[in-house]
Amino acid sequence: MIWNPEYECMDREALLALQLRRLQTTVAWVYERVPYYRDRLDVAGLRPRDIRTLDDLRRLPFTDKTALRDTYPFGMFAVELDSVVRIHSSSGTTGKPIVVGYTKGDLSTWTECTARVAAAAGITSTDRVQMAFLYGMFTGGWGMHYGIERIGATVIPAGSGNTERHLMMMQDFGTTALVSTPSYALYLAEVGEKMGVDFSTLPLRVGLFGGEPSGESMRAEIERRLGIRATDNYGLSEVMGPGVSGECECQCGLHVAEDHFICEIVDPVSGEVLPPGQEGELVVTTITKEAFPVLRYRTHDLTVLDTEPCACGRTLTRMRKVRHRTDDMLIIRGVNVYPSQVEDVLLKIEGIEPHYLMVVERASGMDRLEIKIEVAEQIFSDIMADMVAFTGRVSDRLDSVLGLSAKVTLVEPGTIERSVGKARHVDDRRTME
Ligand code: DLL
Repeated sequence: MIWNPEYECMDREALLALQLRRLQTTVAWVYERVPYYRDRLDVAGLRPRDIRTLDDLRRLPFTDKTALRDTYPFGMFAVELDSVVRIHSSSGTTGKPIVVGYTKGDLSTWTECTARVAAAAGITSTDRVQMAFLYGMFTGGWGMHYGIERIGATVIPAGSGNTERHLMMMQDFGTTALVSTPSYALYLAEVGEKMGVDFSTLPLRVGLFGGEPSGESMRAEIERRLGIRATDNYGLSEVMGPGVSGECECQCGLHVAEDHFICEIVDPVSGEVLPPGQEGELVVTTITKEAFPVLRYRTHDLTVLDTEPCACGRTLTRMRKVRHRTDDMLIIRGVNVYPSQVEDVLLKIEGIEPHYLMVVERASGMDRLEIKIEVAEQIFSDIMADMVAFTGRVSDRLDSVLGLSAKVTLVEPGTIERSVGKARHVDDRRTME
């Protein structure tokens, strides 16, 4: 179902005109209200009135995470705190998080955007949707919750963790849809299988997955094990949270809510804007946000934009599934390696569970990569000679895809830490020299 055809199927020219008007308003809004943006525009010799066409967007300076951190907690807010009705923060690993705020109007826009994502994934008012995202400072839980509720579906706000309880509710409540990270969906399948849950007999039919990268093999694995259609949706706290883009039933790219966000693809090194069809870093400008607008935010996520019409009827640009970030690239002995490459290889090998950990160490100035991989019970208990042959085969495949040799260690099922949120695949123990 198309939630808001007026905007989602808008004539491209009208959409671009709308984007320009909204961009002009946003630039004037932040210039007036956020000292950081005013200073940056002044340095660039720009005034809001200089934004006359959409191409003028390129004249604006980029905004990066550092600016958002340095102004902690409320320095980037464009409204008084009195008008802020909700605060969230980014899932930063160390130090202070990035704090973002929403006015009543922002919450309404956010709900609209996540309702679109849910409707595009196939959610209707008759669905029972089980939420396995964290409800807290993370934007995933609350963001998706309100959008799904707006559609009129029944929300089951189970939250993250307690997998057995999730499975119980799923069976007892007749859950038809699951909202989680893709890695948690697999974990749920794993625990359910151990408990003897037969997913094929449950009414569960669709999954809305996001918050972390996942490839097509991972999608196929989730679809097979849970017996559902798995859709991907994308967003980030700095820009809003979930709701920035989501897949429709065609599963061929994530439609961007372009009436609220302008997306550009830039070369991650030079910052030069790249044409549609080329892979690069996604840069997002919000054009309707009141409390926390961002101009040209560097997401570090790598993707490609596709402006070709989609079979679903939406005219909104699609972004390809995000597989990796510029900052999760590991450089090991000079070779660039992404965790997603390892995931793709492993998921194609029979008997391997899609749980792995890449451990990088440096000894005597040499980088060493060890990949710990879980294998299915029957392989693990097989005789030693088979294990050695199996490890050799896995290692050969990884070597040829990664372009470097890695030590492969098979570990018992269930030994790699499971996450109830975003999965962690890398343990980089190298100290800076
Ligand atoms: O993860 C927002 C979100 C929640 C989106 C739930 C979708 C569903 P942050 O915690 O700020 O916000 O993390 C944002 O997560 O820059 C990407 O690197 C990654 N990410 C989010 N969704 C996807 C996705 C939320 N569908 C960061 N595919 C982003 C790949 C994703 N990466």
